[in-house]
Amino acid sequence: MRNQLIQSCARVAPSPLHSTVLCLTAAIFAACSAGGSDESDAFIVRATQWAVGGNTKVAISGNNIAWIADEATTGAAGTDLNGDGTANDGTVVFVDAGTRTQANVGVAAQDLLWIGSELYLVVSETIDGEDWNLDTVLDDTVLVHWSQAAPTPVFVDELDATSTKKAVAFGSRLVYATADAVTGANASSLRTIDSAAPTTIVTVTTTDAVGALRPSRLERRRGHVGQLRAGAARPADGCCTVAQRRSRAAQRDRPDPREVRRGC
Ligand SMILES: [Ca+2]
Ligand SMILES: [Ca+2]
Ligand SMILES: [Ca+2]
Repeated sequence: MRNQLIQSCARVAPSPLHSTVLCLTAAIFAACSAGGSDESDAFIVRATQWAVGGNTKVAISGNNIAWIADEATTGAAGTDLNGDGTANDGTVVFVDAGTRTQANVGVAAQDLLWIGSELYLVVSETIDGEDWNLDTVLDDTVLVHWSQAAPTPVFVDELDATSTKKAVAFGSRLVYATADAVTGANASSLRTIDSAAPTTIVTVTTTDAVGALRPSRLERRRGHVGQLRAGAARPADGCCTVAQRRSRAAQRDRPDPREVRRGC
């Protein structure tokens, strides 16, 4: 199902798509209503020029709204928004709900995250058709920065393609795992960027005196953003240490208590 963004403010039964539409409508109204009261139940509906898919990701930070527009259903015959010659991408676009400014960021992305007013995109070079890290091949997954104040998208870093979650927002920081090789004591592949310096990469160090660590899982949960494990190839059972592997092996060797009760 394809819809123009902010199609209607009619009261509807909750669904992922409708929740998104209502959220955006309310956000825009809060900034655009002439009377300036956020307590009114009236809505001002404003459409954008880009179509979206029913499951598109929308990222909101204050008045900043960014989402992945659908090229194929934007315009009568589709619209190539990222300039790669094809009109079949999901390309990032932007609206400032305060000024009603609309902008085509012009980069096809798989994910997008706001850190304050700084927008970060997870980009597949293959899909976007751009060699962002200038290694002459279009096979990398990269982090790209954009903001309304600095509207030319810029390459930040190459992302760890093996990580299911490529980046997470954590307070004023973006956290991600770099694809760069990491070695040595206290090293890790974890990187952070603070919104105060939106393209400055900060390396996360560890207390591990043996070897470099990299995240086995990158997510925001209960005040933590990742679990680090040794940089060597992960064993098939997912353990990190010899002691953990022995513990899991012992657990596997124990008889199933349900089977014991049944006398098997
Ligand atoms: Ca395109
Ligand atoms: Ca493409
Ligand atoms: Ca490349």
